[in-house]
Amino acid sequence: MATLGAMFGAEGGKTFMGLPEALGPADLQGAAAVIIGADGCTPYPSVGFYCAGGAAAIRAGGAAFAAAQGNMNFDTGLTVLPEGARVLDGGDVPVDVADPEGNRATLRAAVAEIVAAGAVPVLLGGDDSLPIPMLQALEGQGPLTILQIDAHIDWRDEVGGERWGLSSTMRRASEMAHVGQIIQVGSRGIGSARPGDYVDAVEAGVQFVHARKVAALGVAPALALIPEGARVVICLDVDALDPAVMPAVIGRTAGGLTYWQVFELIAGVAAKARIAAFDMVEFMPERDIDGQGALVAAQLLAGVIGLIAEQGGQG
Ligand SMILES: [Mn+2]
Repeated sequence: MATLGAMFGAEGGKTFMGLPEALGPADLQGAAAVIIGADGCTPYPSVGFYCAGGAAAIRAGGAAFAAAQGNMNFDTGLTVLPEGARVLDGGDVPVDVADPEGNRATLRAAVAEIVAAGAVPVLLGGDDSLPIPMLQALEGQGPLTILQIDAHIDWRDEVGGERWGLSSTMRRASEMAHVGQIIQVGSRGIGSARPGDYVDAVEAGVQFVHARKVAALGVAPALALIPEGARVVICLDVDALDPAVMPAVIGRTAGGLTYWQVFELIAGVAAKARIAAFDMVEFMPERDIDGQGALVAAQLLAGVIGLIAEQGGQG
């Protein structure tokens, strides 16, 4: 059973919602979106690939939707997938906890393959170091706007000498020539950010909408920052969601976004701009409770691919 992941040596597996597998580059033609997963990318030695199996857990969370692809999805107001829409699951790309540089190259190659076919990459983690090579592979698709939805700002320059890890994602993004505006929504609590990191982000032009403001005013202030017609990469760390709905994270923090706030951010982008790429990271299966977080992630993902399919891919 070949998959896009198998092009890089992965084993085949069950696809999200029973979507067709991506068998290789030829199959990608005409695809609006292609899902790929990975256990991690650039780990910190202290934690390793602590979100390994996240993509598989989210796929399992969506198993119940497999028979429902023609049904209404009332979250999007559309059928689960528009008639004739081609959305594929490329499986997991193989990664090695001891070879972060190789992992980044593998991820860049897989995402570049998807983008070259005109499809939107939908990356499932795995930890928050995964979006860095995804964003690198979108060079040539710019200028891109990033909407990061996350409890953390991820602006550390390095952690223990590692510059490509999960706490540096948005700082590395800001250094990419094809990345324009960065909007970061959902920061809260006491995270990894040092005051100097936050000052650097603000001085680099990042527009922050902290979780407290979302709680007070809803998502409209954040959506107002998205330029009409922009090409937007949505980077969703599932810890943006309140732990009451999303327990499957390494550090549960009170005061997170609701399901609807996260969904409205994504749907709001789709309504006024184009989704150029999407990632959903930091799902930690060992921390889930009775599969609840996986179900929430799968419902969100089903909506995301429906919205991307409606937009018709990269366009
Ligand atoms: Mn986070």
